[in-house]
Amino acid sequence: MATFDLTPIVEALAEEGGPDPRAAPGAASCGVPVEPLPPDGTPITQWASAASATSEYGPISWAATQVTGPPDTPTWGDAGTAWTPAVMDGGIEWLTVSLPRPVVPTGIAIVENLGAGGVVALEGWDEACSVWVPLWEGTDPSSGPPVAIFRPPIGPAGPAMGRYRITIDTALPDWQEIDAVELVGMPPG
Ligand SMILES: [Ca+2]
Repeated sequence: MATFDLTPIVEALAEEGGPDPRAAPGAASCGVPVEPLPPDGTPITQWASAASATSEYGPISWAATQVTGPPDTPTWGDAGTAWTPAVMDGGIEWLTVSLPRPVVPTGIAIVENLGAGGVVALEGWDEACSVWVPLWEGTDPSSGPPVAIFRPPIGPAGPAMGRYRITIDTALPDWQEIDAVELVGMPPG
């Protein structure tokens, strides 16, 4: 087990309460963002438990699975404990993460440890409709060192979803590496 001091990362994540999960009710619709139903309960926070990507620099170190669990990359810079694409400037890459428990997402924290700023879109998988639902699209302003934690605002995001796809533009300078992904959301029903 690593013995790195991850206190700054953990504290930075704890400060994030996420957007107000309460929102007006709305009708469900396939592939179109909708307002989630008013939550009845407490938001839960989960680290990604599984991950895959369009490419990865290595089969173990730098693989997509390095995104799962809490942050474990102790310092800014290249690290095999983070996902890294196979090619430095390969264009658009997708990183897909799964949660132990589906939620109506209200917040996400993407922990970047090198080449921060490459995230350009976020989608959630609507299992019932078998479509990716757009949750956010824009510019990632995060930068480091010492650590970059990008929290794109998630818009209307019903229903509960257990898979999320992060689109990364690797054309930015340096390698785009992601250490961990945390989801905040309301459990269904
Ligand atoms: Ca990691």
